[in-house]
Amino acid sequence: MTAASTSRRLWRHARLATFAPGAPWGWIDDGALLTEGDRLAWVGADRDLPAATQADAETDLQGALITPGLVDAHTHLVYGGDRAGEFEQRLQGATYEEIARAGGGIRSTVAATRAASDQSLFETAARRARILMAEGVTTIEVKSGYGLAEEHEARCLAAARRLARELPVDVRTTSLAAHALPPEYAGRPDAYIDAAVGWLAGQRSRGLVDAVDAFCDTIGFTPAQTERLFAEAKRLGLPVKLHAEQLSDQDGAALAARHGALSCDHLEHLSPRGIAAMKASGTVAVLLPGAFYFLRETKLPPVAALREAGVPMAIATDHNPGSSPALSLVLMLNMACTLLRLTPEEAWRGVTVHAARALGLADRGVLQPGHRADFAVWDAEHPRELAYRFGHSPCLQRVFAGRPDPAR
Ligand code: DI6
Ligand code: FE
Repeated sequence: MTAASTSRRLWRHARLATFAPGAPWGWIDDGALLTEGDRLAWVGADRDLPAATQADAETDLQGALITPGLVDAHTHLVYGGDRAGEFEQRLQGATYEEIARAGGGIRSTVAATRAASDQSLFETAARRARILMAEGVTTIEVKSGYGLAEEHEARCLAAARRLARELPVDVRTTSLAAHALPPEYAGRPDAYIDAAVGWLAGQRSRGLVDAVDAFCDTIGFTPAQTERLFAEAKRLGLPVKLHAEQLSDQDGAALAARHGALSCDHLEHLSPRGIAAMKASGTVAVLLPGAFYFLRETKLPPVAALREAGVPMAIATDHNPGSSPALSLVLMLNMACTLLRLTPEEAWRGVTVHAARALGLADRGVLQPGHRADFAVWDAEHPRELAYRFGHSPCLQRVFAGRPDPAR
């Protein structure tokens, strides 16, 4: 073990939102936190810190706020190009169909992704990841889904893996070959799904994939096609998640729940049946206020019913060039409250403990001994301030695996 991995750092006199069970927010007024290597060794009230505590470094935070490192549980961070021109065209009156016929929309992103070099896919994704990280994000889920061919899907997943090797952030990768139908399979969605099913084993054996996702909707893939992909995921021991009930109710959430899905995401059109199925399987509802906002949706996900059923809710950016070019998970806290009517504490649990659960990760999202030492220090007195304000995210310091980022 290297010296760095066993170094002990003590952080004192912080306001702590631990999200541990018990008090609301897991709140500790004058708290302390000891890291040992990449883990939390001690978390509690400053006055309870054992007198014999030794550390290699000690910081007095003078009342600054500490929260767990944020987890962005749903992004499409790897792609070529952008769609700002399309955004402008639409505001000048062009319809989505006209843009699509002219080669725009998701197909333009697929073309730009295929044309991009490995290095440029990595660099553009790294730039986006750093923006998320500057606001306290320490774990990012990254989906493929703009390659839509075996080689290009693999290149996108490999770029996501490289992020975790080269940046101080943890990355979970998700194979989303069933995102859209690529042009070479026009009119042959079943043949495309057969192909995508065939790519999974190779992605798995190359260590490129942690989970499998699909877009189950009228403009995506059918429940039967989704089911075939999930059967292969199960055979390979990969957990599944689903873009479900975003634009219509396909009963996708219940399908995913039958497969023990980690999460169902979007969920604007989720039915009571879907909620019951998710509750029974312990599936997390990942709500995506950025896409809701940018697509100017009017149908809200059934937040009150999810709350009543006790289905855990997570919040993510859904960063992608088409429906959510958002790069601020802190802004999503505000949107989750103003647009979706979550409470500030629900929104915060949605980017910490419940987001970790949506990725099947039990070692983060709560500040408690034994968990990863991933946390963020904020210039705020209480996390509710960060859900309240928008356009300003006062992250003073990010600590990843026990190591503080260099001062900015
Ligand atoms: N749902 C979405 O909102 C995005 N993908 C998905 O499954 C849209 C992706 C794009 O337009 O590029
Ligand atoms: Fe998405």
